[in-house]
Amino acid sequence: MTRIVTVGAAQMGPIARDESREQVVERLRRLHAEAVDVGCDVVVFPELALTTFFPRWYTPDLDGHDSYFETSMPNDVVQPLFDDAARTGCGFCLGYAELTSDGHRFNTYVLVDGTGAIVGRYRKVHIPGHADHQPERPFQHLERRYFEESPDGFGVVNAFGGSVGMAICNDRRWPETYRVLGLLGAEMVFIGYNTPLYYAPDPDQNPLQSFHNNLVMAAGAYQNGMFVVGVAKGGIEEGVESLSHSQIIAPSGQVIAQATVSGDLVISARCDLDLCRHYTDTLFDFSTYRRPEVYG
Ligand code: CDT
Repeated sequence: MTRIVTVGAAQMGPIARDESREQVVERLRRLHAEAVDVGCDVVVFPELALTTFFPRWYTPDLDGHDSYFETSMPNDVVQPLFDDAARTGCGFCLGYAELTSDGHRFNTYVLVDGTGAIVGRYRKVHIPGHADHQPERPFQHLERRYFEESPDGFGVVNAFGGSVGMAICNDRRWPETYRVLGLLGAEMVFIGYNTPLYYAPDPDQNPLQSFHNNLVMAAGAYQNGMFVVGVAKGGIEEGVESLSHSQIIAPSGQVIAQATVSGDLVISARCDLDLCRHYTDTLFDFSTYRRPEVYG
């Protein structure tokens, strides 16, 4: 029996600061409907897909951006998207800012299956940027002010007929992300991102953003025998340009679908999850060839 999962990457263009949640959810619902039209079993939205990327602005008080956070999921505004999943059988992975009932702030992904039920939650492990105001920068990257590092780490869930892992943006640059998920048996990893093209600490990296994006996700896919779905919120948002170039990568490391323009659009691929075994049973048979005892 083959295990085909048709996965969509729902790339988004900018979300304006004054765009309401209702307006954004309408955009997400249109993208979800597009994914349903092309036969997707699941569609992946970007990191922080309900709001503008607010960590680019400093507020003197830590709670100054709390209006961008969700205190429950689903909530009344997002519920129609969950209803769409239940009605169509197409699940989704949604990134948002989470404020927990005991006051913790996380950069979070939820995985929703084709019945509209939340089957997985992931909180971002690697939090980039800075925690202090740095007015000399053209814009801030204050994720370390507004989000805590997840204490939970990575995990996989059985969904859509396979083993699915999640990671968020900066996580994709770290080999540990894929290796931990690979060791857990992930066959498909969903990764949303907001990646500004301008990197203040070392602008020499600016023209390499797209190259690095593909480099890390393709290497992670190949070295761990998994599909990787990388989904951007790109374009010029509130004056800051971010990378688009969403892509779906096979365990071979090959890009099998890629966005060629920025803005809201769905790319998709039929993924045969058994292809993972071609790699994890051969070159990357961890139990035979991996040497953790000599790695330190
Ligand atoms: N959202 C996110 O994690 N963005 C980071 C930007 C790093 S520069 C401070 C990324 O790795 O793409």
